[in-house]
Amino acid sequence: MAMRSLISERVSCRSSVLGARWMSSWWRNVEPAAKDPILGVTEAFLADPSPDKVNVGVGAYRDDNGKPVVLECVREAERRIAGTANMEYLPMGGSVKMVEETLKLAYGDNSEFIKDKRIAAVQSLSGTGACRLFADFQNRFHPDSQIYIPVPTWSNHHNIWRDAHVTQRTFHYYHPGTKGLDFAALMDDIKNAPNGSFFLLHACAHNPTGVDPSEEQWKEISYQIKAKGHFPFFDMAYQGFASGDPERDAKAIRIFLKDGHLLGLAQSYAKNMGLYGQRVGCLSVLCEDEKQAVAVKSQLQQLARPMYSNPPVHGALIVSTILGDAELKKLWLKEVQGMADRIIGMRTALRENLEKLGSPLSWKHITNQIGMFCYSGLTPEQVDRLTDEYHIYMTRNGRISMAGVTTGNVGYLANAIHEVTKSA
Ligand code: KET
Repeated sequence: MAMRSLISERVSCRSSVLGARWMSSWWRNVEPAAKDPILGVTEAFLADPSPDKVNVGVGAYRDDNGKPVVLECVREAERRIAGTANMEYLPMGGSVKMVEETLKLAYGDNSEFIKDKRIAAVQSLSGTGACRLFADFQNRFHPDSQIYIPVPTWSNHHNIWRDAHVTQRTFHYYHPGTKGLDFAALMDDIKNAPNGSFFLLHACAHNPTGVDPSEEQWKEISYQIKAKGHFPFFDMAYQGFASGDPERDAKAIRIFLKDGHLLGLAQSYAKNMGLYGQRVGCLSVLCEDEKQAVAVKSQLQQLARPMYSNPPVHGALIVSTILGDAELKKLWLKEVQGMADRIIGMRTALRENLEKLGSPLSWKHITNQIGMFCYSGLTPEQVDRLTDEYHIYMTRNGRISMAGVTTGNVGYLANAIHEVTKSA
């Protein structure tokens, strides 16, 4: 008996030494992850003690004093919600009311697709969550499919479809020479992709280039995508930021709907309602009929359940309170226009400042491009100099978030850009 317990003690002692060794090596092969090209810029900005520092990195709207903005319509909605709404779980698909209002913004108030219940839609964790949910859905039901992504694109698109295990291909979009759309190459890529491919399109205010197809070009893109039997997936993170009017910014979607596409769509309230941290958005998939939409929605919910169970309630309440009230919606539309106008004003100011400094380069593209960003053409080395010598923070692809430019910093920014580019 005693002998046996001695042996078992020794064995357990040996196994615990082995166990300890195992445990200490569990994370030994974990290397630090690469910094995120966008959110890493914010981290670096926050760590810089310089009083002159300027953050034109992340796409987040600031007022003319460089301060984050909470819209008046949001403040009012919060007042109305306070003390009245409960904090129960939402259904897996999120707030039905919020989703309904969100679909109207994209598909139109009187959309036949909404009436016919052909849209499978769920509340998502903002635009990122909508893209990711779709990518997972694509992988689950078309595991051998690929996604065609524009060059360039929002850097996180690549991470999203990579982590969803979907093979990525690219298509031409931006022409560095003209600083505009490379339309001919784009159309060729659509034609040359295998029939029935997935295409990721920015619905408006393309990030990072600020270059959108014209209405005529959208029609041709839609025609060709249909002819090839491709599936268009729209990421619409900036509805309202291109023209100042969310209805006008839905133009591309409406063209595709008119042409009879089935499509996928990611919507976000981060930018156009300033609800960045609330993480409220919507993923929708237009289906052939109601039965299919019910099935697709149930599968989207089943993807959500083991990931985050159900989406957060507060942001959804804010959105449904605003969009469900005619007066608050009107105020929202006015405030969206106001944000877009301030950005447009800053484009003019930045260009004028550079021209006044006698810059030998053309800066026309600053005012030609639309939305939140200016794809400046600055090289990674020039961006590094802006950061090192002037404490100006932006992504290394030369993207300037115009939403971070103010009357107070535009002169400083222009001067620094001039200094690093004048001998180029
Ligand atoms: N799509 C695009 C094209 C996009 O630019 C962003 C955010 C998102 C989706 C996601 O936004 P969300 O907050 O998940 O609704 N872009 C800015 C912030 C970021 O990188 O997360 C940016 O480009 O700075």
